[in-house]
Amino acid sequence: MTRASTDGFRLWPGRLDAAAQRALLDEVLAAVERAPLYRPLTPGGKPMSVEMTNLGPLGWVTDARGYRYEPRHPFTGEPWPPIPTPLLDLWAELADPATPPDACLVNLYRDGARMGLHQDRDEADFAFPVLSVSLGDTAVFRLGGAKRSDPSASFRLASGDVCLLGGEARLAHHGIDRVLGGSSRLVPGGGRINLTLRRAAPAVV
Ligand code: MD3
Ligand code: FE
Repeated sequence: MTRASTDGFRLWPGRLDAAAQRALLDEVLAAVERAPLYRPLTPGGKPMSVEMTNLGPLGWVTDARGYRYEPRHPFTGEPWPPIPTPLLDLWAELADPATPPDACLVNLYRDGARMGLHQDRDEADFAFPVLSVSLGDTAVFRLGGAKRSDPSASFRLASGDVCLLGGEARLAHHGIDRVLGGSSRLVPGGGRINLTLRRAAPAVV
């Protein structure tokens, strides 16, 4: 039976308390001063509504040359800043104690930003899960199945929520339908920041 791929989807509501959210946001905002947020272009040349940057050895980028991971910021030419320790610890605890993440995509949703239904397929090994941390305004998250036409389910992701996408859910279609503006006061200027931790390169054997 085809359905929304909720099998490998785990959600920890409020996994980070208010103090942990604030401390993590401060570390991310400090890193973002060195690796500025920007609005990426899709391979078709349209600006995304979400602003992005990355932390870690590799960062996900998109432009006219397509989707890929790169070791440097496309505009500054500098290496991405390191992944904050609390995020590495969270990955080791919830995702994989043996292989650390090598990429952390930072997505900023300001007024009206959304993310259409897509799959994450630019990583070398889909056996590694993706770990997501939400900060700021609550998002309406949609999780479908392996096929775009599979049924989907919708969940709210609030500040401090952590979710893991592994197993069958790893290749599920998903997106952010909308963000509930003003639902949190955490992010200066308003909005939502999502951090996704991934293993983009193959594990070293
Ligand atoms: C389901 N980010 O960066 S996080 C993305 O909230 C992305 O910014 C959304 O989709 C955001 O690619 C959703 C939850 C999430 C992350 C990765 C997934 C769900 C996923 C990978 C596979 C399936
Ligand atoms: Fe995604």
